[in-house]
Amino acid sequence: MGVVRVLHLADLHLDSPMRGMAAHDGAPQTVMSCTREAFVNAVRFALTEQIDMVLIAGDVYDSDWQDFSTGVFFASQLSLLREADIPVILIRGNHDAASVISRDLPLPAGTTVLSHEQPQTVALEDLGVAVHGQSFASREVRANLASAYPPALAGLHNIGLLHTSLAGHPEHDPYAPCSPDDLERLGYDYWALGHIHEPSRVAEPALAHYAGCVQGRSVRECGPRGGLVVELQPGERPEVQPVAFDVLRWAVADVDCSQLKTFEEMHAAASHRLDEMLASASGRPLACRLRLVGESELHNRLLGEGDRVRAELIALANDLAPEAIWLGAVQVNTLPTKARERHLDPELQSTLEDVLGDPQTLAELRAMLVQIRTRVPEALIVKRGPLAILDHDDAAIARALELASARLELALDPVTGEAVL
Ligand SMILES: [Mn+2]
Repeated sequence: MGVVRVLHLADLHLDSPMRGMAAHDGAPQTVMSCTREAFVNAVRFALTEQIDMVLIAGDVYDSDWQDFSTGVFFASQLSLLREADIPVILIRGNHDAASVISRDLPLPAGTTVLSHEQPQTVALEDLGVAVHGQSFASREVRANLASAYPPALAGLHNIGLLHTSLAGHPEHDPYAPCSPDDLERLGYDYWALGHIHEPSRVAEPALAHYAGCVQGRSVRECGPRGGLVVELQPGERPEVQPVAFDVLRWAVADVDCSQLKTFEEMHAAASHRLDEMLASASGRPLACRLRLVGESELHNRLLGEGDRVRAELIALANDLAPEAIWLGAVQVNTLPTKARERHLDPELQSTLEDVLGDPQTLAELRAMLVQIRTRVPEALIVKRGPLAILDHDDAAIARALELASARLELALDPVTGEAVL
């Protein structure tokens, strides 16, 4: 049993529709094909680095195929690995569970899709590796799959392949739940996990990693994405190294406006942040979002002239790196400075201050709005509409009120209290 190098991938989400991107003019060309291109990078890496085995921990596909081209693409990449005698073992996750994918294509020899009916073990004697895993039969697997996995086989490197949320994750559905102890108990050398798209090390004392998605697909999936090279050595803990395969990098950056006095200064600060993000993307096209933050003298102007601010920053980004940067959104999240003079009607002002200064009043306001929402017919509630604020915490509601008061100030004449717009 010598040294074995495994490429651990997960969550390819091939041909994911990248919702919301296609609607934007100027979105990078590579957006629609980036999940495929990232997987091509992973396969090319396995070939040039002479990786011994490739594991994929679920969600190869984003959903049922639109047509057969998704399957043909995936199979053709696996054929390159087959030609180089690199075995591939994969499981299905919630997005490509057996019951979700209705179309089918035979995969090349050398690729094994583990059973969705019970845990399956593939022992590759020549490599000295045993891989244990089970595919998702349906989208919602609530059972603890790991609890039925077999114990480690003696004399081999043992790897567990599992699509799981472990004990739970705020942004992911609770599928195939299990505890770090469940993993540790089986005595495997490494757990190759999928489902959580953020690459991360988990589950001490067992050695378990999420590879993360191979390509970020939205501003919620920022930073480098790719896979993990796991080096197994007899009698030692495996070494795990991340490798980036993404072809488009997502990023969000805050621009602190608290010390800024003019729009020119704000442009310079934004330009500096964009430069930093470009540098961190190592030559890849960048899809990004800027958030203007801080207590700022510019606050009212930034809010009042939001459309112009956005357009100027998009033009600035385009000029900074033509074709290489896509500024998808600019959020004005600044706050008014505390010291400034207020121009609101005193009664309205004191009502707002009452609510903002007293958690009890804020909680009562929330309760009242929740009451109102229960009386609105379901069909009239707009997803992400104004009432969606109720799903957030009190701090978010307080912030929304701050913003509302700033907008009121812009919209009302300070002397007469009449609308000026
Ligand atoms: Mn996934």
